[in-house]
Amino acid sequence: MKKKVYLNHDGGVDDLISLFLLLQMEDVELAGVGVIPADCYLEPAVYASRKIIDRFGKGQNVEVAASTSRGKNPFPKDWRMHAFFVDALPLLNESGKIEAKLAEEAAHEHLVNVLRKSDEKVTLVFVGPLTDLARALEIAPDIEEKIEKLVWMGGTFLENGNVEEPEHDGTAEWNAFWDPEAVKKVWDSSIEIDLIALESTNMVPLTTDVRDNWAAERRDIGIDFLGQCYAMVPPLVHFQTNSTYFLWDVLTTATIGKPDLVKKKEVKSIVHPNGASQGKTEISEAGRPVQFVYEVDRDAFFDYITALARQE
Ligand code: AGV
Ligand code: CA
Repeated sequence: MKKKVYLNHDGGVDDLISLFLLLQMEDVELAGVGVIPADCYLEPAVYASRKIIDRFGKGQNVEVAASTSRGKNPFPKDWRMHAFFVDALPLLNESGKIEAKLAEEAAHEHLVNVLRKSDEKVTLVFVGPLTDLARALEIAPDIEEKIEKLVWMGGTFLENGNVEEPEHDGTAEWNAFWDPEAVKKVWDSSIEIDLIALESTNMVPLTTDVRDNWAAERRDIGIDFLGQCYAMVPPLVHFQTNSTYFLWDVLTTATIGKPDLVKKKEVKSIVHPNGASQGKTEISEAGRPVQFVYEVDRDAFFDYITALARQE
C-alpha cells in the first residue's frame, strides 16, 4: 500500500525540489500541498508548485492550498526571491497553462479537510515553519488521530543555529525562529515527530562537485531541473557563510522514500517561545520526545535523489 503524505512547504529551492521528488516516489500518494509565505513570496511559490505538479506529476491529481499565515520574524528578502526564479524557468512554462488545482480554503483549513476525509492516517511533511499545523490543531484538535507522524525540517541542538539577526542570540534554526509559538503548540500535542535538524542537514551542503554531476547529466529533463534550481543558490566553496545552501528539506523528504539514509534516536526537547533565544530547541528531561536525526549517509543520499529525479 502507498504511504499517504501531505506536504507543507515555504517555496525555497529545496522546498520546491522536495515537492518534485515526492511526486517521483512510487510508494507515496501525495494527498495535498500547502504553501506558506515564510522563506518565499506566496504567489510565485504557489504557481511554481502547480507547474511542478503539471510537468512532473505523471498525471497525479494534487491540490495546492495557499496559506494565510504570517510569522513573527520575517525571512531575508534575498532568500524569499528564489520562488520567482523557479516559477520563471522555461522548463515549467513550456505548455503556457496551469492545470493543477488551487484549493479554495486556506492551507491550514485544507490540511484539516484532507485529514478528516482520509480513511487512513497521513504522514505530514513540513519543510518550513509549523504555523499552518498549529492553526489546524487549534481549529480542529480531532485531526491529531489522523496524523501518522510529523516529519519536520527544523530546530537544532547545536550551540549555533542558522539565524543571524539583531536581538537574537543565534541559537535557533530559521523555521523555528519564524514562528516559535507554533513550534510550542505542536510540541504540546502528542503527535509523533521525526526531527531533521541542522545536525544532519549540515552534512549535506550544496557543493560544486554535486552541481558538476548534475550538469553532466543535464540531457535528462529531471536532472536538468535539479541543476537549474540549484544554480540559483550559493554553494559551499571555501568556507561557510550565512547564505550557504544545504539540502535541508530534500534530506527531510528523502527520509520518506528511503528511511535507512539516516540514523535517529529519541531525545526529549523543549522550545523557547520568546525572548533572545526564541525558536531555540533544547534537550531537556522536562521536554517532549522527538525522533532526532543525527547522522546521514551523504553519498547514498545524493545517489538516491539523483536516481529519483531521472526521468529516463
Ligand atoms: O533553515 C533551513 C530552512 C529550510 O527549510 N530554510 C531553507 C530551507 O528551505 C531557511 C534558510 C536558512 N538558511 C538559508 C535559508 C539560506 N542561506 N538561504 C535560504 N533559506
Ligand atoms: Ca523550507
